[in-house]
This record gives sequence, C-alpha cells and structure tokens, in this order.
Amino acid sequence: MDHYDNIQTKGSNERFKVINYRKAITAIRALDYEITSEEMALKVPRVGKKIAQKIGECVSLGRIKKLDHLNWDNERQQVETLFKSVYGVGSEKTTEWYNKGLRTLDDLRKLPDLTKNQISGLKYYDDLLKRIPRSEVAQIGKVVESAAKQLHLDIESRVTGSYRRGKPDCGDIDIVIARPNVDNGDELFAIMNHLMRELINQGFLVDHLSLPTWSDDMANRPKHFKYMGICKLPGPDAVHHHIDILIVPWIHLGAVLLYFTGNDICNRSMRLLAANRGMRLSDKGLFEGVIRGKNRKRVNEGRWVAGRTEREIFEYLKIDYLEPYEREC
Ligand code: TTP
Ligand code: MG
Repeated sequence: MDHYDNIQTKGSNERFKVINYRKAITAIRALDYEITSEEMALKVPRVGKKIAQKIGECVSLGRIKKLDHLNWDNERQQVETLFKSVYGVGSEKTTEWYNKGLRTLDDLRKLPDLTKNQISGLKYYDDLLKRIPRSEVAQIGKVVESAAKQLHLDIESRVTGSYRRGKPDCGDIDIVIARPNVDNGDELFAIMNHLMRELINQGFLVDHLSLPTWSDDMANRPKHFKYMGICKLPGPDAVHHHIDILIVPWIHLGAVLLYFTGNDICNRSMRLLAANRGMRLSDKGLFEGVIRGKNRKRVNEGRWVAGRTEREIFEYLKIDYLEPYEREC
C-alpha cells in the first residue's frame, strides 16, 4: 500500500489500489485469528486474489516478490516512508530530505528549519505510533467530558472515530462536543477556550498541533472549532497520544458525528450516494437542490435539509440506518 501510495496520482489506477489495500487491511485487522496461507487470505472479505497472493508470499517467503522486481529505489522508498510517518511531514519534504542525504529520524532532528508540528511529531514519535487500547480511549474521553461539563452540565461530549465503530484499539482520539440548542460561534468558542485552559492546567494537553481560530464574523454564525494536540493521562508511564477535539453547533451534530465516526471509505460512499441523488453531504449536513455542471462540479451550495441527527440523514437519503459498528466499508 505504501508503494502505491507513493506513486499514486489523482484518479490513477494506483489510487484505487491504495483503497483496495486499505479495505483489505481493515478487514484483516478485524480478524481474531492468524492467516497462514494464501487460501485462508482469499476467504477474508475484501481480500482479492492479488492481495491474497502477496499475503501467501509473506507467509511462505517472508517477503513480497513484486517489491524485489519493481524498478524503484528500495532505500529511497523505505526512508521516505519512514519520514512520512512523522506527524506534519508531507511527500515533498521527504523527497527533499532524501535528496539532501538524510536517512534517519536523528538526521531530521538536527534540521534547523523544522516546523513546530514536525518538532512535536519527532519528539513524540514512538508514542504516537502506538495503538491506543480501547479502555484508555474511554478514560481519555471521560477526562475531556468532565472538563467540558464543568462549564455547562448539559454539554455533550462523544468519542467518535474508530472507537465509536467499536475497534479494540485506536490510532488517535477523536472527540466531538456540542451543547443542546447552541449554534453560535461565540458560545462555542467560549466552550473551546474553557476546555483548552482546563485541560492544559490539568497537564492533560501537553502540546498543540493546531489551534482553533477566531474572527469576529463568526460570533452569530454556526461555526466548527477544531483543536488538535497531544494529550496524556496522569502518571509517569503514560503514553502521549494525538487527540482531536471538535466543538460544533448543535444543529450540525449529526452530520459531524457521521463524518468523524467514519470510516473514511464509508464517508466517501455516502457522499457519492448523496451526489447521485442530487444532494450533497458534508460535516455540516445534507443539502438538496444541488446543481452540478461540467465534471460534476457543483455550481451552488444547495439547501440544508438534515444534519441535527445521524438518523435524519439516513432517512433523507432513503437508506437503512447503519449502527456505528456497521460503518466499516
Ligand atoms: P481518523 O482518526 O484518521 O480515523 P479513525 O478514527 O477511523 O481511525 P484511527 O484508529 O486510525 O484513528 O479520522 C476520524 C474519522 O474522520 C474517520 O473515521 C473518517 C473521517 N475522515 C475522513 O472521512 N477522511 C479523512 O481523510 C480523514 C483523515 C478522516
Ligand atoms: Mg481516529
């Protein structure tokens, strides 16, 4: 998947291969047994013939033959994949750094012009790679929820992402917060400010990757605020994790929960379905009366018709409701 990911371009065949690998990886991760042959791999849903064959090679040879024959620079590939696994590092930088002769994370650590996010990505590199056990995600969710409820008891805080889909472990923590009947930017921003201050004071938020921004024209409008940072539970052995906290208008809560619960392939399918019905689905809601011109490019915003709850979005799209654990596409 990394190989195809590195060489893919928009709309290319490789792009679809990446998606197929992602689907297969998700399906395999959900298994509670080990795959020990190509035949076994082939029986797993979403694992096609070619991927099964490669799994067979991994099992019997310990490597994938195609990678030996590919006409690419193996070292470059490995180093660039390593660099790209650092938070805040994109493909352009990885190539530039490789060309400059950098090969290890310690080489990167010496660079004078790293961005703030790259510095954090390197500082917490080992911790951020670790999957987070479900129980710890739940604990972290409680910390955030209690801090939010200090301000208003009726605030709702929900852990979304892979946790809400029922995964046994997660890559990061995705939290969505809203308050009944509160849609305006100024009130939502006040909740965000309180939450950040409280969680920093507690020593829970230890580093910020992206802070929500404010402009005065947001005051009376529904507005989404997103915080991205690094958190940790108390204790000397606590592991640092990536956390995203979103504070959103009550009116958009369903659409946001739907988006941030994912998975991303499921989101993509639902958006496509909406588009095929002359509608548009975003993290703000479902819009109808959407007109698309050349190359399906949208020419208007459309009229907001659903998004307060997830169920109303499914109903409006005329599809059966999917429980979060069923949204594994
Ligand atoms: P992630 O936290 O990236 O994904 P995840 O929670 O499903 O998995 P992980 O355990 O690795 O954290 O994003 C949260 C949700 O946001 C994801 O499930 C769907 C949505 N999303 C997209 O639809 N497209 C994207 O490109 C990304 C990054 C997220
Ligand atoms: Mg996640």
